[in-house]
Amino acid sequence: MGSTLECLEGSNKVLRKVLIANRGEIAVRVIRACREMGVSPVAVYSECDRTALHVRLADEAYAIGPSAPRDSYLRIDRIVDAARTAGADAVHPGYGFLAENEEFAAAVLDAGLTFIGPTPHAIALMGNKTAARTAAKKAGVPLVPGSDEAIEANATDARIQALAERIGYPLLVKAVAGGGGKGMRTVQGPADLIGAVTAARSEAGTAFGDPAVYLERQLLRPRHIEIQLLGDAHGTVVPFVERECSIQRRHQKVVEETPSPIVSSALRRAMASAAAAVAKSVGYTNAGTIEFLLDEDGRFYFLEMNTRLQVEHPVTEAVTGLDLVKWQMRIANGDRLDLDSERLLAPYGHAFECRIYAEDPDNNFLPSPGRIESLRAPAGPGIRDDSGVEAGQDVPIFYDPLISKLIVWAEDRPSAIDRMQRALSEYAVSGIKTTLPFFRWLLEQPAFVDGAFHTAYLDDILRSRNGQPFVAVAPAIEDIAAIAAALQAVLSPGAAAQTPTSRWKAQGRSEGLRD
Ligand code: MV4
Repeated sequence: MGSTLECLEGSNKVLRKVLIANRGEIAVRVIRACREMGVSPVAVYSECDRTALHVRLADEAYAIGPSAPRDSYLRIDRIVDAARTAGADAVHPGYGFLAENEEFAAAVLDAGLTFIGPTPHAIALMGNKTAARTAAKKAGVPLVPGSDEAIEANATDARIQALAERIGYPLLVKAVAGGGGKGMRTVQGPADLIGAVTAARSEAGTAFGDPAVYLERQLLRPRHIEIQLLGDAHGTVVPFVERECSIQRRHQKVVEETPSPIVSSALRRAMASAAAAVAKSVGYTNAGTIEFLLDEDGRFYFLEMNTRLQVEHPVTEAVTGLDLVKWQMRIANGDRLDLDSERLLAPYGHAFECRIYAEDPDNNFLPSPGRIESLRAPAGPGIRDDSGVEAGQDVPIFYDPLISKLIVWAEDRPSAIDRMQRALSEYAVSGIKTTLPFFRWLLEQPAFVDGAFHTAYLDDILRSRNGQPFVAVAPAIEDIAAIAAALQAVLSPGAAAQTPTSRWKAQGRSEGLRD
C-alpha cells in the first residue's frame, strides 16, 4: 500500500482521496483500485442506495439526493460540493451518468480537482459524431461512406435526396449527438428517406437536446470490434488487443470477449495503430475506446470513440494482466505510461464477460427489480465476479439492473467457454429473475461456440425463438426433479453424487436445490 502511494507522491500531483461519482459495480471496482493504491475512496449515494455495497466499502459517503438519477447521480453541483466537503483531490466518474459529460469534467477542474478521465475538450469533440468522423479521417483511418457534416437544418428534400444518392442505399440516419444506437434509423431506399430524417431529428432533439443528424451507408452484418487505449499527459498513446462486442441485444452489449475469434495478428496491429492515430490526433488522455465495424470482407471502419472506462474493461485486464483503473489514476496523477506496447497486443489466453442482469429472459427481458433473497457467486480458477449487490439488498428500479459482470479467463477460447459454463452453473440467485438461464442457453449455441456471429446475430436468433422459455423444464417439473434428486442422494448417495445420469437430474440439482 505504502509503495504505491509514494509512487503517486513522487510525481507532480498527489492523489490521496478520490470521490467516485457513481454507484453499483463500477463504484465498487474503483474503490478496490483506490484501496490497493493507498488512496482513500469517497462514495456518493442516492436515497435508495444509502446501504449499498459501494457506500459500505468506502471510507466516507455523502448523500446527494433522491433516487431518480436526475436528482442525485446526475447532479453536478451536489457531487462537486461533496468532493469539496470531503477534501478529495480527484473525481472518478465511472461509466454512464456523468462520465461523458464535458460540463461535469469542467466543473471538477474548476473546483481545483483532478478529473480521472479525458479533458472536457476531448469529451465534447468525440461526443459530436461528425467531428469524431472528421478527426478519424484526418488521422487516415477508414470511415463508412457518409456525410461529413450534419444535414443542414434548412436543407431541402432535394438536397437530402442528393446527399443520400451520393452515399448509397441502404443507409442509416444517425444523431450527431448520439451514439449507442439512440436516434438511429434505417433507410432502404429513397421512398423512406425524408420520413426517416424527420423522425430521427425529432427523436434526437428530445433525447439529446440537439436535432442534428447525418447519413452513413449501412454495412450489412458487421462485427463490432473495439480497441481500448490509454493516453498519458506526455503525448504517449498505447493501444490494446481488441475486444469483440458483436453479441448485443437491442444495442446493449451482452457478452464481450478478447481476443476476437476472427482477428488475425496483422489485423489487430492495423486496428490498433488506426485507433492510436485517432487518439494522438486529438491529444487524447486517460482511458478511451475506439469502436470499429468490421465488414464481411475483413475491412474495418471507424465508428465512434467512447471517452470513458468501459463496462467490459475487465476482459482486457484478464488477458494483459494490467489494472486499467490504476492506470487511469496514475495518468491523472501525471505519471508516464511506461508500458511494453508489444505485451498489450499479445493477449495471454482468452477472456469472456457475461453481463448478468435482473431481467426476466422469459418475459422479453423485462426488468425484475426487488429483493435478492440469496446469492451465491461462482469462484475458483479463472473467475472474476464484479458485482455491486449482495443478498438481502434490493435491486432498485431507478437504475440499470446490472447485478454483476461475470468474467472468466482460460488458456484458450474453448476452455474459456467451458469455464464460463461452469461458472454460470454455479451462479445461484433467488428472489429476482436474472438472465442466467439465457446465458446458459447462449453459450451452447453453435454460432456462439464457433465465433460465427455478427451484430445482428442475437436479435435475429431471439426473434426466431419466438419467446420459447430458456429454462428447459416447467417449474412444477423442476420441483419434482429436485425431490427425485434429493431422494436419490439420500437412498444411494454415491450414485447421486457421481453420476448426474440425465439432463433433468442435473437441472433438478441446479434449479431446485440451490437454496
Ligand atoms: C452502423 C451499422 C452499420 N452500418 N453503422 C449501432 C450503435 C451505434 N454505435 C452504431 N451502430 C451501428 N452503426 C453503419 N454505417 C450497424 C450498427 C449496429 C450495431 C453496431 C455495433 C453493435 C451492434 C449493432 C447492432 C445494430 C446495428
